[in-house]
Amino acid sequence: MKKRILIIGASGQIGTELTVYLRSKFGSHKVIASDIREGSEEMMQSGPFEILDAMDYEAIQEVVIRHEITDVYLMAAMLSATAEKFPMKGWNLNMNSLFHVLNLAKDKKIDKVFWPSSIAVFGPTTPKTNTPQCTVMEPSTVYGISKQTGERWCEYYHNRYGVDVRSIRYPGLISYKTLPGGGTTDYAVDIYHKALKHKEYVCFLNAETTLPMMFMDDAIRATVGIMETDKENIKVRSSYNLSGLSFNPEEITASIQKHIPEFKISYDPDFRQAIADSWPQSIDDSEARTDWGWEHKVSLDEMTAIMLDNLKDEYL
Ligand code: AKB
Repeated sequence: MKKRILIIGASGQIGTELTVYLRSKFGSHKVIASDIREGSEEMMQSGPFEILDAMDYEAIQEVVIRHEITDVYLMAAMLSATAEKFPMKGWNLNMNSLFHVLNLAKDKKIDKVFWPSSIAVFGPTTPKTNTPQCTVMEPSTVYGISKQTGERWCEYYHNRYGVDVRSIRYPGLISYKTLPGGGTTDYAVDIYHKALKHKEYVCFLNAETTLPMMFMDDAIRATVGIMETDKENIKVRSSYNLSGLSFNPEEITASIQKHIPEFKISYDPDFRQAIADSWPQSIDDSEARTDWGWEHKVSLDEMTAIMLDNLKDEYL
């Protein structure tokens, strides 16, 4: 098989686990991990690694040609909370990196692109529950604006130049292997660490803030699933809605208390509350299910058991 994969942003929350998964699926030497900084020892030793700035077109092109890359997963991005602090930096990183990769595909230097979108494409005027694939989208964050714009460009490059770009709208992602950085949904990872360490957690969102979430294993399966499905199955070339779980801080607390009864949560909402309030509570992902067979597996209680079990040794 000719396939050779480049992951840009391999050291991030999704990139780290995606690298491990793709290397085990396709063989280590076929998956080139890259990031702006050196990766973990495990990542550097388990296969090829390149230092690569997602904003540097020439450097990406050089790596693509040297390694004869066919598929690019562009995972470098600035998330919602950080992008509110550095709007222009967030916009530049999220947009320029996408154009670089789309242009490489347009010029036939690569065959296929994965680009992550997010539930942040939706805004305060979007229907909040069971948010449909096609609906009102008026994002109110820099991150959301960059993702919605990116979706339009993905569809445009597909329609105009035949670029094979595939994308999903990630909900908040939860993993015990890597920490998220700069997102609004990050509390749902931090809460497990604090529950084990301090038996209490001060949450930056209020008790009733229901958001779409997903366990990382499901997200990785979805990511590779959409990339590996036949081209004809992909009917949406902007980005697919993707759903797994929906819960609020009170509900995740109740799930943790089944294992740690003394665990307590208190609330001190900050600027991230307004971001969360602008996003949907649950997502209708029937098009992803119909078109390329997406199915989520992990429930909230299953995720809690896995998270606590895998993190407990860190806090003994
Ligand atoms: C964030 O909170 O910014 C991200 C996202 C929902 O895309 N996790």
